Amino acid sequence: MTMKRRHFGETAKPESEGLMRGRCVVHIDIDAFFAAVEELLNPALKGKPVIVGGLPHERGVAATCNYEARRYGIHAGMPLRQAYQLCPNGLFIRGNYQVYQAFSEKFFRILYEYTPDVEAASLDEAYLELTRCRPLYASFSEAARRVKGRVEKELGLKVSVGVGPNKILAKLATKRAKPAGFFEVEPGREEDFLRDLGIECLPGIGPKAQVILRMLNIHKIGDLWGMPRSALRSLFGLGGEEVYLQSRGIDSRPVFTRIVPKSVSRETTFLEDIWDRRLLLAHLAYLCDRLTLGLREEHLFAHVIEVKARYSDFKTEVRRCLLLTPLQEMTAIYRVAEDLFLKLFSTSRLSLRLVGVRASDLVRARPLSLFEPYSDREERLAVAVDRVREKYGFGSLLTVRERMLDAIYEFEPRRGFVLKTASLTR
Ligand code: TTP
Ligand code: MG
Repeated sequence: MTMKRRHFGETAKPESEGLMRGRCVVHIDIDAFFAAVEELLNPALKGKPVIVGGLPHERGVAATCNYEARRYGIHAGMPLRQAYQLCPNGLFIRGNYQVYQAFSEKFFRILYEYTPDVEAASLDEAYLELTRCRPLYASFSEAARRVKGRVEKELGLKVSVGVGPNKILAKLATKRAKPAGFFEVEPGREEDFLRDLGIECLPGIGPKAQVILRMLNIHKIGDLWGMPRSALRSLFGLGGEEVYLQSRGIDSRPVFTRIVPKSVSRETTFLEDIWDRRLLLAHLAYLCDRLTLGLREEHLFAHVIEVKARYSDFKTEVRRCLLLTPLQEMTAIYRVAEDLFLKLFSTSRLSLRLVGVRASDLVRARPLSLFEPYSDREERLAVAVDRVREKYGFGSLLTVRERMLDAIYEFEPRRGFVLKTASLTR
C-alpha cells in the first residue's frame, strides 16, 4: 500500500493520485453463524454435525448447519427431514434468535471501532469501507486482519474476511477465504482472481441463468468475458448488464450505512395445520407484536402491510394494503392485518399451515398529516410497553389474544412464545 517514490522525468501522473488511490472495502462474514454460536454455548457439540432450525421430524427447514454437517450435503434452506435422512447422527437444534442477535450486536460494535462506514448486509455479514480512514491505517490489509483477530477473540467465533477495491470483489474474496480465512484481491490482480471462479459465485447469476450459461459452455467467470454486452442483455435483460459488470469486477455501489431495509416480516409454520379462527388471529397478533418491535427498534414506519397465508395444500395467498399514513404501532398494524387476514380466510375451505405478516415501503420518520389531529398517545404507550419488556422480558406484557397461544407453545417470560421455527422466532 505504500506509495512508490517517483523520480523527476518520469511520466507525470495526476497530482491527486495520492488522494485518489482506490477504495478499500472489507467484507466480513461469520462462519456457520447460528451453529457456531450453539457450539460455543455447548462445547460438547464441537466436531459433530450440527443443524440449526428445528428437530429432525419437525416441519420447516435448516436455518444453517456447521461445516461438519455440510460434508453430508446439508445446507441452509433444506427441509429438516431431508437433512435427517442425509445425516441421522446429526445434532438438531431449534435455536434461539435472541441469543444470535446479541452476538450480532457485539459483532457490529467491534466493527464500528474501525470505521463509521459499516453496512450491515445481514446479522452476521458486513461491509466496511476503510477508504475515508486512510490516515488512520498504515496498511489496509493489516487493519482488515486486525478486525478479523478482534472479532474472533471477543466473540469466540471464526470469521472469514475478504478485501478488495469494491463490494463485489471483497465479497468474492470472502467466499474464497471461507472458512476462517483471509483473502485480499490486490490492485492489478483482479483479472487473475476472477478468471477461474465459477459463474455461480456471481450474485447476478441465479440457478436459471446458470443452466442457460452452462448450455453455452460457460462455466467460469473468465468464460463470460467473451460474451458481448448485447448478448448478455438479450439473454437476461437488465440483469445481463449487471452480470457484464460483475464478471469484470466493476462495482461502484457505495457502502450504505444504516440503510432503510426493504421490508420487515415475521411468519411461522404451525406445529399442526390450524382451522380455528381465533387461534389463527392469536398467531397473527403475536407476529404483529414481534414485527412492530422490529419496526420501533429501527425507527421505521410502514406504508404497506401484507398478510400471507399458506393452506394445507401448500397454496399460498397474499393480501396487501397501502396506507397513506405510515404505521408503526402494534394495535394499528394488527387492525389492518386482521382485516386482510379475514378477507383471505373467509373464502378458504382448508386449514392453514403458515401465517405471516410483512411491513414494506418503509420510511424512517412519520410525516405529519395535515388532515388528522396529531396524537402521540399510541407512541407513548408503545414506549412504555418497550420499557417494561426491556426490564422483565418480551413475554411480560402480552394481550389476552396473544396469550391464547399458551395452549400450544412453551412460554418463557423473557422470550415469549417458542414458536415452531424457534431459531427464526424474532
Ligand atoms: P450465512 O452467513 O449465509 O450462513 P452461515 O453463517 O451459517 O454460514 P457461512 O457464512 O459460513 O456460509 O447466514 C448467517 C445466518 O443467517 C445463518 O447462520 C443462519 C441464518 N440464515 C437463515 O436463517 N436462513 C437462511 O436461509 C440462511 C442462508 C441463513
Ligand atoms: Mg455467515
